[in-house]
Amino acid sequence: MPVVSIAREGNVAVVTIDNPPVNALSQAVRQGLLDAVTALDADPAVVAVVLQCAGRTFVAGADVSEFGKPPQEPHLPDVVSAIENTARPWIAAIHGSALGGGFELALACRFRLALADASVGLPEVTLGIVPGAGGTVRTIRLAGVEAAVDLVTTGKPVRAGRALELGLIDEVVDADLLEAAVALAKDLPNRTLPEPLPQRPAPVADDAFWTDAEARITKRARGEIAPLRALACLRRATESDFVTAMTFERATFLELRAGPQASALRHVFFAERAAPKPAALSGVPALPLRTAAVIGGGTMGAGIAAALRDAGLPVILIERDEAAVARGIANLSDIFAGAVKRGRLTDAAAEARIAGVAGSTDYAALADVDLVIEAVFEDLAVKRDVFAKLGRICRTDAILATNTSYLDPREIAEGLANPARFIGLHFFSPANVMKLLEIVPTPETGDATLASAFALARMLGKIPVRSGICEGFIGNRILKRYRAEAEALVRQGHAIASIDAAMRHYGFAMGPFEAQDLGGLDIAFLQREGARAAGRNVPETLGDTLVRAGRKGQKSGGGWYDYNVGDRRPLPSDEVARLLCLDPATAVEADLGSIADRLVGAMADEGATILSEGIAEKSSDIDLVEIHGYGFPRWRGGPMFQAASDH
Ligand code: 3H9
Repeated sequence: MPVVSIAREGNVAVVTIDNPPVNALSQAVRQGLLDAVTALDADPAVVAVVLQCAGRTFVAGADVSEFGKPPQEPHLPDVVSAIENTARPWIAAIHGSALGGGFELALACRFRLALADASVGLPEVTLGIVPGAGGTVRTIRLAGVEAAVDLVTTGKPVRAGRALELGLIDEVVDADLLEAAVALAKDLPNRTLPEPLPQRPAPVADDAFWTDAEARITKRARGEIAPLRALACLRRATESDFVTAMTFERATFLELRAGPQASALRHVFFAERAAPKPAALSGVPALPLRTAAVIGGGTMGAGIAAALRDAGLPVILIERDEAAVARGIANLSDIFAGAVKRGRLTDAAAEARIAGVAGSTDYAALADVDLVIEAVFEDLAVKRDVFAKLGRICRTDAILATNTSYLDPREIAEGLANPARFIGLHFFSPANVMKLLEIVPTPETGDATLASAFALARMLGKIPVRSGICEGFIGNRILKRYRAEAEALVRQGHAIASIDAAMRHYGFAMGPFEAQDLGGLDIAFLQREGARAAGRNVPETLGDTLVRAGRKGQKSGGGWYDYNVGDRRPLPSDEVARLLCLDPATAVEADLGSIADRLVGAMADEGATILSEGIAEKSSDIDLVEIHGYGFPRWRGGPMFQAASDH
């Protein structure tokens, strides 16, 4: 079966792209489209052409797997231009997503029809590139400057309804898409054809608009270059003629495509798609997950419950007494109220989310749930007690999960009847927002349980990473090493503020010390103290010294830094210098890049050990943990990717 085929509906030709899974524009598809243009232009019986796709979506874009290789002819801009200049008008019939090169293809058509649940967009910046086949130059002519800047520099797709409002498509179709497109094609002789986009004038914007947009995007991008380069393409589209703007866009695309940020972002793109499919699980069916329960309504428990509700699962929230149940429900209400405030949920949707939560103090309510996630205090005896109750009450096929971040899941599961259904599900706070889910099976966890954990991640829109059992699993183990290395730098005379600045400059939102001040130094301190009390040899950290002096972070008025009341800006602290015997006057001079390299190198080194121990299955999983759980800049690809690129 050819990837591009032509059929007839009377005097209308229907061109179908069939290149599973997402109709990406491989060389064969580009050639097939060009051949179709030539063949149909030569056929006097054809009055118009409908372009549609087989399978689950319209064209999802250029074939990302071709990006690492030399470009092969025909190039997409030539295909797009051939369709735009054809003797017959083409109509795009969009279902699923028309993204990147797929949307550029649709922009070459005279009309664009889309199903109501379809979306269109230019996500190129998320791959470290800009549109390379006229996306910026044509979109700005249809949607205007502001909307085009928003679409192209964020890369976020829009639904058909919004696309219609923006002028990106011509019609939203509720009925049969192909039928509607063919009907429009047949009706074309009665309509005035819209002018092809190259002949339309580009809108303009003043200098102030561009300066303001540049400032906004620079702040948001934190070192990522593609959004700014996309902005430059859009500006050029308003200031030059069509052909000059196209040449500028193409040159930018080719330059970025060959660069390190695009390479890193492609690595992440494929890593994210590989993570949910561990080889060992292929073919193992997941158990149905229709109802869930969360034990513990604190910050973590409420966040997990919110994530489950967002995925549409009814949730039972168990707490030890009525007051705690009420606090748990209040925590959940706060989460949904926050989503309403940020415009992510309507009032009605937030109410429905809460209505689907049943608070209870009685474990008997869990007799028929499919999944229970425990998120109580990090104490082995408390957790074991919870699972003993769950083991007695829940169905034998219910999945029982612990959200522990530091305890050994094998010890938590000890004594549980049918341990095959037990698993660790390590969420990151806030659990309804953070994308990472570490999935931690014990040696006794059954394949069906593991497969269900991956299925749950998909339902919740999380990035699942399987982790073996060790202290801190993958993420917190690397975090510990990262913090230790940052402390080593302080001991060697580097200024605390320089280390934080280096990591911000690298692309993190915060440096290691600012992050500890925000989250609180006491949690890790208590954990170390617990280990010391259990007789383990845990060396005293600088953070311990600060906590012992009452400096627990922002919540106690200061940690690694001082803070003025009501102000989160970190101020260098004389008290910290005194407590840690630091002399700011003799601080080591080092460039920010070498500080960051050393800290990222330590993360990669720990990652390599984790990999060699079999705790992580693949190096790209470690990168995903850092990106989705710890704020590692996505456009740097993760510590393992960085280490591999350095050699
Ligand atoms: C571009 O277009 C540049 C142009 O401007 C310029 C050109 C000159 N290529 O995500 P899923 C694979 S840049 C190759 O799980 P979903 C994916 O790896 C491109 N492969 O599906 C996976 O393979 P496997 C701009 C691709 O239903 C399978 O398809 N476009 C591509 O959850 C299923 O993927 C984008 O950035 C691709 N472009 O979501 C769109 N896309 O099964 C990227 C997917 O072997 N794609 N694959 O693991 C998406 O956003 C989603 O795939 C989509 C479907 C929403 C379409």
